[in-house]
This record gives sequence, C-alpha cells and structure tokens, in this order.
Amino acid sequence: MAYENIRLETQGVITTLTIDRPKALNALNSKTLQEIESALQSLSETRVLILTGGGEKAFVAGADIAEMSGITAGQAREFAAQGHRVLGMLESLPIPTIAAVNGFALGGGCELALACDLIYASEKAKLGLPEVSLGIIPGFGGTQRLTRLVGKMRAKEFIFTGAHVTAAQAKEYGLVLDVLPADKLLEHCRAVAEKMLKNGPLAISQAKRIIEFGADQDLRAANELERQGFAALFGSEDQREGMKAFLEKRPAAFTGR
Ligand code: DAK
Repeated sequence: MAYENIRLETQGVITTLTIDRPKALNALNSKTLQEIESALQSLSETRVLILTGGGEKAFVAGADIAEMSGITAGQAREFAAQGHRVLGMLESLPIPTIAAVNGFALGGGCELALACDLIYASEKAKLGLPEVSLGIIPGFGGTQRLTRLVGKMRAKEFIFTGAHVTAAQAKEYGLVLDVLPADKLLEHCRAVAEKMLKNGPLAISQAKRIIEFGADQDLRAANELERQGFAALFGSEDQREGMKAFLEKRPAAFTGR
C-alpha cells in the first residue's frame, strides 16, 4: 500500500515504521494517524516493530497544531478517538515495539513513544509534554503512561513545566532506556530486536501481556495472571521446541505456534 506520510521497511521479520513528514517535524495530523493505523493492521508477518521519525530533527513533534487549531468540537472528538485507537492498537500489539527517538518527541510524539515497549533515544533527542503551553493537557495517555513510568512527582514536574528534557535527563528519569549516538540509534534498536528474535515469540507475547495487565493489579492477582500464562505455554510447539533444543544443545527453531 502506498503511504504519503509514513514509510514501512521490512528486514526479515523486523519492520521499521518511519513517520515521515519532516516539513512539519513529523507532526501527527489525521491522515498520518490513519496511515499508522492501517500500517499496524498490516503487520501479520512482523515479529518486532521499530518506530522512528524521518528527517534530521524530529521523532514526532506532537499532534499537528495547525490542523488542530481549526477543528470543530465534533472533529476534535473524532481526532481524539482516532488517537486513542491508534495508540491502544500499538500498545496491545502481541509483538515487541521499540521507539527509536531520533529527535524531538513532544506532546503526542512523546506519548507515541510511551505507548511502545522500549524507548531508546539519540543524543540529539529532546522529549517533553508541552501541552499546557497550548492551554491543553496530554490527550493520548501521557498523563497516565508517564506517571506509571517515572512516578507522580517527576511526571507533574514534566507536565506542569512543559519543559523539553535532553535524552540524558530522560534516561536519568527512567523515560528512555539508553542514549546512543545519532548514527547508531537504529542499528542499536535492530540489534536489540535481533536478540529478541532468538526467543520464543509466543513466550514474548505472553510476557508482554502479563507485564502490561499485571502492572495495573495487586501482586496477588498479577501473580495469578503469571501462573495462568506460564501454564498456557505448556503444550505449545515453541515450549516443546525450546526445551528439546536446549537438551540437544542446539539453537531452537521457534515457529510461534
Ligand atoms: N504541529 C504542526 N506543525 C509543527 C509542529 C506541530 N506539533 N511542530 C513543528 N511544526 C512545524 C513548524 O510550524 C514549522 O513549519 P513551517 O513554519 O516551516 O511551515 C516546521 O514544523 C519546523 O518547525 P520550527 O521552525 O518551529 O523548528 P524549530 O527547530 O525552530 O523548533 C520545535 C522545533 C519542536 C521546538 C518547535 O517546532 C515546536 O515547539 N513545535 C511544537 C511542539 C509542541 O508543542 N508539540 C505538542 C503539540 S500538542 C488529543 C490528544 C493528544 C493531543 C492533542 C489532543 N486529544 C485526545 C484530543 C496532543 C497534543 C500535542 O501533541
């Protein structure tokens, strides 16, 4: 399918989705969200998804302010629903997702990264939730996902000041995992993806689901989820192959079944 504002590249079973509207620093307008949504629906063969931004300056500089400034309340409702749908879809993909934050990740762009499983950033990256400077608040889950990641007080500082923080600061806060030189960022993300690809896809998908659902529950209920997920993998071809391969001292050939 031909896209205008994004690019999809596949290397084996790793797909890189580049939001590619550099003239507007990759800001998310409704067309771009639509394209991301349809790209996410087309990933049946993909086992790791990497998200990044096109051009030199930005990952995604937020929702498209020019488009937002002119919309009616009805269109705003549709835009919000579309944003929630896309980020919800991204978060619940049964495969690992990695945000390669190569530049500005502001507002909705920071929230897009927050909906990924892992965030790595280039030394040039700047992250922030500056919505209050526009008289609004983060609307794609930023108040909740950031708080869960960095704690309430840091999230309040981040959101109340609307400040852009450097990648190094973001790492210190626990918002990004590691900071890489700009020209090594994608390479690093692909290397992390390759490590994941050696492992059982069903197991990774189950672990992702349980970490996500368990994080919102008390320890007892979350451990019950783990018990069920653990048991559910027994009898899968991946579990049998993983253990057989270990005993036969060879790498496992997982099929995801
Ligand atoms: N939207 C539209 N265009 C943008 C943009 C954005 N978010 N960010 C940058 N651009 C455009 C600029 O207007 C400029 O366009 P031209 O003037 O060249 O036509 C071009 O990209 C280059 O930007 P600058 O000239 O400003 O470049 P600088 O290097 O000087 O500055 C900057 C870079 C990233 C610091 C600056 O562009 C900036 O502050 N951008 C805005 C960042 C921002 O405030 N982002 C948050 C947007 S609010 C919702 C859910 C979520 C949201 C909203 C609603 N609902 C549930 C309803 C999310 C809201 C947001 O994300």
